[in-house]
Amino acid sequence: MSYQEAKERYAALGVDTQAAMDRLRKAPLSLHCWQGDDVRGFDTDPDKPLTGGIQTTGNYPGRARTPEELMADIDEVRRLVPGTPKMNLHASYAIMNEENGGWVDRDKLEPKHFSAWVDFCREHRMGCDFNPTFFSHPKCDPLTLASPNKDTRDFWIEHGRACIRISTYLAKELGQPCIMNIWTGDGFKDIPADRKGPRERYRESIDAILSEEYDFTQVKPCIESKVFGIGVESYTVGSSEFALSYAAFNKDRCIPLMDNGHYHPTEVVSDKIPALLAFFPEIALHITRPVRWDSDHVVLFDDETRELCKEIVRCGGLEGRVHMALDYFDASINRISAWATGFRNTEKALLYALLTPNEALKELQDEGRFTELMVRQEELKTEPFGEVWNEYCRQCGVPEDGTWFGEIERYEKEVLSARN
Ligand code: RNT
Ligand code: ZN
Repeated sequence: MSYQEAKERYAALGVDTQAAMDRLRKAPLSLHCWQGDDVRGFDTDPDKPLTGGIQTTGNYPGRARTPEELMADIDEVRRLVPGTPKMNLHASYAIMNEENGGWVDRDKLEPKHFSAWVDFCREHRMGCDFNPTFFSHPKCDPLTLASPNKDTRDFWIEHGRACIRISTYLAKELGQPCIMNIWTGDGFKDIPADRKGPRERYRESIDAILSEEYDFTQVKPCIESKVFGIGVESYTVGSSEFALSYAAFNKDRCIPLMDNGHYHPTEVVSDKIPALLAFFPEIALHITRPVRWDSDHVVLFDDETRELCKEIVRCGGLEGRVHMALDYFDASINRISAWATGFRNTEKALLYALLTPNEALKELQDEGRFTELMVRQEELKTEPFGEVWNEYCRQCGVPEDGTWFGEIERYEKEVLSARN
């Protein structure tokens, strides 16, 4: 079947395929820099362990070791993914060298440490999101913003405030709002004796960070919740109730962020999106794939990713209400392929959602015609979606399915294999 025929089939269902592709092409999707080097960053010893309850597994050769290598790899990913990628950096990816004054600790970071990233984003017409890095650092005691030690908290508050200033700089330089996500792995392995204290301290620390001045239309701090992490199985300070309550009581200065790896296995973020959008004007997402736990596997074109994307589309998420970011890190396979596969699958699921006759289906629901609703929804699954997807890739000037793996192999052979 040709794209033309597919277009006509969708038109018969009341779906305009070109309008769907145009809508998707305008929506930014944040590409996380940390898939390229297994979340190591450049500001501390790259061989230090990853802390904060997150973990990469695998030792596939070719990880990026320098800013130049990471940028080259991101460049390569960009050639393979359709849509509008936006960069997503962690503070630990600061570029510190002799020209800009050498190494500083995280509480002293400045916009200048990200100017090379700004040049990179500008060259590729990308906006940039940002994240303070509250993990993998000697000043985790092991807690950060919720620590009982004032010195520790103050250090991390200063880090958070520095990150707001950097986010303001990124938004200004690149002319796009910067989503700045606050996540800490603060928590306990075993049953705590005080659950309220750390949460009160966390709340006060976030208050202190957000007291730094910023324009909320340009810098959007997020609070990301979590259920548990490796080594912090019994208690997480920034639980779902904590993060949502914080965001709800501070609606004028931050937004909630849901990571779909951060819930119990039968909970689904697809259902939480419309629940939050009934109250919050904007929310943010980390899109990942949890396999039994927050394992951060590469995003697939699977049932829950499709359902998640349907809710984003139906709730006006593409028009600014939902800020979408990828968040996974697989070190067991080719990292460029991991990046590109997850990005392409998220775009694919969004396009699939845009090709769903959502209005007509909603009408069936509202009229109580549930038998027909089921039949129609099932039949949609075998419509010629792949033809439209390939057309979208063509229009975006990137390879269609079935044609890009050779490029992964070439890059691995010519670039990645030289790194070991
Ligand atoms: C960890 C959180 C967090 C991190 C990144 C690196 O469980 O999902 O968002 O993955 O900040
Ligand atoms: Zn996350």
